[in-house]
Amino acid sequence: MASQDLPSRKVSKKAPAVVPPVVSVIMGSKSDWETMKAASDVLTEFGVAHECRVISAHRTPEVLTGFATTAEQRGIEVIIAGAGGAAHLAGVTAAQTVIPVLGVPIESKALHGMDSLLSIVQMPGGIPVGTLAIGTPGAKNAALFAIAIMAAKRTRLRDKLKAYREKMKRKAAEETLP
Ligand code: RP5
Repeated sequence: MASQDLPSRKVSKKAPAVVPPVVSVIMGSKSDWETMKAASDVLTEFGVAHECRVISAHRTPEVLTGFATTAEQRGIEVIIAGAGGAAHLAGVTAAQTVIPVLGVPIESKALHGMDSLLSIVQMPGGIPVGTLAIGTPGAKNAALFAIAIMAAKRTRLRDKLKAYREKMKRKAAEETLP
């Protein structure tokens, strides 16, 4: 078909706009995804652009350094790091960026996440990691905490967070016992 025969209606060839992530959800292993998916789900529910990646402090230390040292220039505002066992991912990440890092202790088989919890929470003074609960509740709360941090300067996000709390309040108030 000659170009003059083309219909006058313009067909946009542009790919759909990709929103750059503002939150990074990282985890030490694919096996952590079962837990960390809860953080991603909450961020999706709130419409927060985020990325999820497996990065290990001990298996891929160079990748972690690359990630942590470039996160700021990529526009990342909060990092959520889930790891289990001798869980150094959150601390090593926090050591290499001033972006707030929230740690999620994964429930390990051997010690049920107590090892992960203590590894993440017991940061020596100077490099903070905000540590959440062990397992899925921690992953969920890490996302809500990230949202609360970002909501400080985003009115619509703050309103969504208030509506989320209201919904929880109504549900609890309407609870009936068998
Ligand atoms: C940590 O080791 C990960 O965060 C994971 O929780 C744990 C076990 O990893 P896999 O052996 O399941 O890969 O680095």
